[in-house]
Amino acid sequence: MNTRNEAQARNGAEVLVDALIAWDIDTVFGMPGDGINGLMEALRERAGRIRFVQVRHEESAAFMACAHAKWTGRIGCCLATTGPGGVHLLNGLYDAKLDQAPVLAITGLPYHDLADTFTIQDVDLPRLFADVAEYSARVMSPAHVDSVVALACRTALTRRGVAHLSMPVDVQEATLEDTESSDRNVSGHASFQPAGERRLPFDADLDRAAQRLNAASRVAILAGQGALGARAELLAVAEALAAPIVKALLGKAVVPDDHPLTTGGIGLLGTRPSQDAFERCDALLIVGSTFPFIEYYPKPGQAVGVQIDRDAMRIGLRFPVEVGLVGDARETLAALLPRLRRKDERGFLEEAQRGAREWRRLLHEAVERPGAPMKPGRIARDLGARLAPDALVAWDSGHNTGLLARYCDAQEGQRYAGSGLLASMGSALPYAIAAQLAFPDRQVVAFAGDGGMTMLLCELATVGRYRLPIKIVVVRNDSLGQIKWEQMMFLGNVETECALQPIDFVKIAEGFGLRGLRVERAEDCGAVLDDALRHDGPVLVEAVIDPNEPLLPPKRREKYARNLQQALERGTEEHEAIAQALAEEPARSMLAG
Ligand SMILES: Cc1ncc(C[n+]2csc(CCOP(=O)(O)OP(=O)(O)O)c2C)c(N)n1
Ligand SMILES: [Mg+2]
Repeated sequence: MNTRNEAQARNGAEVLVDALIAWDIDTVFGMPGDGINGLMEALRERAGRIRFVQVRHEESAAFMACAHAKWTGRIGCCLATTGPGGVHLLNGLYDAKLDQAPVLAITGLPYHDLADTFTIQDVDLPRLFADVAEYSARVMSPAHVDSVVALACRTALTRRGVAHLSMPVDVQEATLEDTESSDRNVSGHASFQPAGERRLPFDADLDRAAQRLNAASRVAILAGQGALGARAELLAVAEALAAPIVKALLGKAVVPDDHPLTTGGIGLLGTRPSQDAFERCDALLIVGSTFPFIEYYPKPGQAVGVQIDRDAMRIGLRFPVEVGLVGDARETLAALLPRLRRKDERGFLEEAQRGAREWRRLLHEAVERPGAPMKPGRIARDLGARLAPDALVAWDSGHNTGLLARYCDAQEGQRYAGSGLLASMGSALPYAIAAQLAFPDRQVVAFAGDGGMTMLLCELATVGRYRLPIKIVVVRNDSLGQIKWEQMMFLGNVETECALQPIDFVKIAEGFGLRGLRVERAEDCGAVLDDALRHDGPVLVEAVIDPNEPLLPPKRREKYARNLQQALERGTEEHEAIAQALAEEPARSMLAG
């Protein structure tokens, strides 16, 4: 901006995009529409300083904004037009809300003097977004922009969630000089300086926490996404306490899966040694996690609870804790460490380590069966063995998520992300696109089921448009596998409406201009993945897996086994093939026997 006059000549859309740039937002995911043409023009004029990424469905734009925030730690931004475009954003925005990712959503509104009159695409988006957004405002004039953008960005960052701004089409076009600002609105009254923060609990609480943990003899640690930046501190605390680290899915990359101080995941997609550790521990240290499945935690009263979370509201949310430490995981663990006595008695950890070794051997061997169809875990295991040391991996939602969680080993420099608490299908591809755009030189993999992949299949066009060398693995079982097994195992019902119309994903990939590969036989799996990972462009690998191996809990549950038996007897068509799968590992150990 050279002169005051030029600054004043800017229209509302230009003021808004300049404010985004000032807030260090470098990417906007979205789709044009007649409610945001002014904003699109302002973005076009500033293309060297801020990048617009065109998507095929606004839901993807919101997922990408959320994923951008998760991968980069910065604000993710998405843009959609009035009415339907804005409505489409919602699912991805809820993903951000639930996983606490800072996202700014921008939408258009009808002309300011036609809004709320049943005019075309007249949806009251600020009201619609009231639940998903921590902050949702209608931009009243160009003079209003700087203040609301600043507040939206502050809110997204400090409350770690969604902020929403909706701008009428005529406000996008009106210039600052056309519209008088009110006398009270002193220009430049807000500052844009981001401030660092370092949250630490009180010393007395750290002392109490250490005392409880020192007094316990079998400490288990639950680590989630809040622990992602605290690996060294977490390992040091685990080592001192002889405590196995149990990982919630969002914390998969906290420590490598083959590290001797972790037993892997927890929950329905977790491991038996993690479950054993939770069943036997007498103290639980929760670090940056609100893993939602309460039934997998130690029983209340069984273990003393200590919890570290940056958000006081979440202390004691899932498990009763005696000491809550409100602070950043890294700083808090570092402050806790010198207060801990290294435990001489290390039997609990050693037992967990034995369990983890056995578990990993069981899973590794169980997917060795040659021929077709492949055991479900095979594709994830063979993928994990081949990923680049710094790969970025996006998961989807379904049985496939559990396969990735269990069989694909996270390594030290890798990162894993996906829709966590919302657990939405369709998220892997947008997450992968956001990853590859932010990190063009890293290997990026999307791992999804056939149901989830079809939901936002259109984004294969986006992969092609931006020439993103993403590797996509589609786990094909022609079924909404997760739900099929839930219907049978949770309720004892015959599966209903979970079978999917078969799709040829290789042809689909080719139709979108990607390379398509199919793997059906276990002995080809490694070679096909090698081929895909070596290819310097985008590839989709369709992996045809055995649809009859059930979703497997980490340990046999009498109720699941009984229900499954009942479902088979009540007329499940594939009952013989399922019975056969139950007789083989890993189902024999985890469900049948
Ligand atoms: C948007 C959305 N709709 C529905 C669900 C419920 N759901 C969870 S897993 C699942 C099945 C997923 O099928 P697929 O993607 O083929 O994966 P699979 O379980 O077969 O590996 C469904 C329908 C969901 N999580 N998200
Ligand atoms: Mg499926």
